[in-house]
Amino acid sequence: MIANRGEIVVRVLKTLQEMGITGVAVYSEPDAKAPHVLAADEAYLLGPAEAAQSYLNQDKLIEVAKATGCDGIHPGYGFLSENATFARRVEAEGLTWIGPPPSAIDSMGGKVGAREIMIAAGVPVVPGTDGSESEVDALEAEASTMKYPVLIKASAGGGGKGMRVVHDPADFRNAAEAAKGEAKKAFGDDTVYVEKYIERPRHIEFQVFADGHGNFIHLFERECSIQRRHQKIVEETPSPAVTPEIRKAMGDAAIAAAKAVDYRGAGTIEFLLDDDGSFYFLEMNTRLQVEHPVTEEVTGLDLVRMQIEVASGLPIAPEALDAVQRGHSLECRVYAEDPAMNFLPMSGTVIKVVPPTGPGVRVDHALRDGLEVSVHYDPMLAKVITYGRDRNEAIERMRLALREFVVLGIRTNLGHLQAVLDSAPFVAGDMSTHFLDEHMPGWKPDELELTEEARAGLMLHDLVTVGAGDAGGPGGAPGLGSPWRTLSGWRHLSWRERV
Ligand code: MV4
Repeated sequence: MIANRGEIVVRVLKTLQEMGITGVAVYSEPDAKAPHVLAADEAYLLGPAEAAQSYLNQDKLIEVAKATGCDGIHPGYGFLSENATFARRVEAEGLTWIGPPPSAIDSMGGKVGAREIMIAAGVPVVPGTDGSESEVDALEAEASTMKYPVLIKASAGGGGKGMRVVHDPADFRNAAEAAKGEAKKAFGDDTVYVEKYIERPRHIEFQVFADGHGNFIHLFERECSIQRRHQKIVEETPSPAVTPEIRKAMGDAAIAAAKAVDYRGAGTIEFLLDDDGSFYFLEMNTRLQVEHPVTEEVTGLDLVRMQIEVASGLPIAPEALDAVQRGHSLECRVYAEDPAMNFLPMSGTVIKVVPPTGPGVRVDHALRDGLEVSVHYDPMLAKVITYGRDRNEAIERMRLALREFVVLGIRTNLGHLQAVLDSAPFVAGDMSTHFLDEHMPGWKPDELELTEEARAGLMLHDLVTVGAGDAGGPGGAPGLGSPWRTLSGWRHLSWRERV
């Protein structure tokens, strides 16, 4: 059973079906006709749309898994994938948890605890406080011994929540109070700690794998520096900045990190890479990541198959123990967001979807014509992955794939992704976590100048295809607020008519 929804379920089902293992999907009411349900051998209703009553409903998930005689549960990513309590319940019920030991989830869940473990394991961490003190006065005293700027971070945090950069010691107290308040509100835990702020890092993560037979390996790095509000949008492997020497050192550190928590299964060690080649442990993700396909493309491995084999007690396969990097792979995440409206999450009907195809093009998605996209769940619609002999070929294939990707009826960030792929700093491989702020601040899609004929054609199309009532605009007037994607000049544009 895959305790998740969307593209990752479709992805896991593919491998299960290849392995001759029956795949059980679960769904919430609005997902009753979703592709991940239609793709499964069996599918069971969990409950209403709200995640707490469906994809996070541990009792219901366990009940379905047992009632259907499942051998194990794959959590995907997000939802309960890093919930040690759920992992323990799965194992207590005699089911196989296709993920890391619950103890590893626990020890990597708190950033302060994770830092301590890494320091003990000799893994480089960012210079900072040891987390024993979390009161503002004590923290301020510790920070006064550090070189500013410093970064205040929430121990229970992740993904950038509860972080405050402090450039001037005079601002430390207010920033610490604010970070503690935000952490308390977001995580119910106001523990914060202080690190030296790395000003222009790259986000480099290493895929690690461990089995119960003493094998601890890494499957190389992924560069994930291009993020928008801590949401990754473009990932790639290999990283243009990782030299063989850096790869060796970071790979060794990643394996040491996995050994330090006696890891099992697939995991990711996140690092910050500074421009002088020094690197620092950031956090460990105890799940299979969204961006795992780029690693699959350059190693030729199936990471989901490896997860299932290791969870079944098998050793990591020889071809994985001897994996080598070959070629280059990029991933672009397609989101139901409107870049013209500051990436506002979109809901609506996917009128028509035509994923790109071609040599070196892979699209992981759970889309179909007529699919209702709701704001209940994560807005990621698809991942476009390309493979090339080298970075340029992977980029060329991605540019073509993004041009060809047709998603009608709901606005997406495809135009934004095209702009990233066309930008000189990206092509030069010159990335840091500030990429979008530095190179594309306030980017908006080109608005299409509509001729009268084009406008008439579009409205006619809206009327015919979407129907006056469903145009998505207030009152249903055709064209009012109805998103229309035009491939004029092969660029994804936005068209909006305010009558
Ligand atoms: C940092 C940092 C600079 N210096 N820590 C962002 C969320 C969490 N993963 C940790 N993050 C950062 N920690 C120090 N000492 C910069 C970031 C950061 C970041 C890291 C990776 C990818 C994107 C990022 C975007 C903003 C900040």
